[in-house]
Amino acid sequence: MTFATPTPPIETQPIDRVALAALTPERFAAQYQRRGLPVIITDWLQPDWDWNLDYLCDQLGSHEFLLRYYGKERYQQDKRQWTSIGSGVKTHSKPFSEYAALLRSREAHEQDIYLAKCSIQNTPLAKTEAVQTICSQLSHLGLTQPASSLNLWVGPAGHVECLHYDPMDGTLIQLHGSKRVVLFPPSQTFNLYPYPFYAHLRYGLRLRSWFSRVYPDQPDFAAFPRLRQAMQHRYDVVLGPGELLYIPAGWWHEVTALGDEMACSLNRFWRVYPTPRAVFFWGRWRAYLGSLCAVPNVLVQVAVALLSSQRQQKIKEILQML
Ligand SMILES: O=C(O)CCC(=O)C(=O)O
Repeated sequence: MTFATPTPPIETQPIDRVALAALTPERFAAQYQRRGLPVIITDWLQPDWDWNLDYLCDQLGSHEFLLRYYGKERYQQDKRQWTSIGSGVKTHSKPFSEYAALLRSREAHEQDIYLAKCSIQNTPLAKTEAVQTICSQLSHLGLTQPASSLNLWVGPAGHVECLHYDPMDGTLIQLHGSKRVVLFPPSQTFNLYPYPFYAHLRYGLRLRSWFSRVYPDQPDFAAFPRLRQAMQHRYDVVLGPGELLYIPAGWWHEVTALGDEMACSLNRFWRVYPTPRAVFFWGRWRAYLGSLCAVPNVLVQVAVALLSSQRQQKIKEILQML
């Protein structure tokens, strides 16, 4: 694919970076949560913790996870040609130790294989002191109404989780390696060319209307002229080990694992507070409308899975996609 216009100078604006100890639930709510503003909060890791591959293998070795096989060609393609995205891409279930071997041999880097958004709820990791501490630190911040369990993200350096927003508030905690996050506020949704919500009628939940069709690092202004406006509102941050990024509902984010090795993070989604921020956020209703359009397609997939000889595996894949 060729891009018509070279990358313009990007106006980056700062996002607050605050130590966890400097925040109270009241201060977090008043300065960031109520206003729906992102913030980086530091000091989440104890000095002797390292969430490297050896540690993860000790905790998760034989536990099975669904891996996303993105494939190395994906980001060379025009996103308008994509027929799957995020958890809608091809998946395979493997024990963590086998995935670790793919990371060590760099096959995961070459084929862009990602362990994305996998719940740790029923794994030994959930019971560790490290995770218990993280959970109590989150509640000290006033985050007490989770909308998901804690999810693990482990992937090769260089992997890009492409530009999308979530209909809930999110907290992304970096545990090993670093990630660059490009952010745009919800006001830029129209200028970021999301897939239309009715695309779900054809693609079910394989494609998602809360993903963007643009590449923020290779902007094609001829095809997406309004992207020029969005670029004026772009924020770039680097999240290092022990840092948490609070991503309020509707904030667009593209996440790239930096370095040469692998990156590991935990995230959790939260009910949007205060409620009017959720009710008056059009992107949330747009996402629900998209999901509603996906229902007939998902029902057909379930029927096909039930008739298949690999019924259990296929149903697991559909549940993971949901
Ligand atoms: O870490 C990643 O690759 C993506 C994380 C993400 O999209 C999120 O926390 O909402």
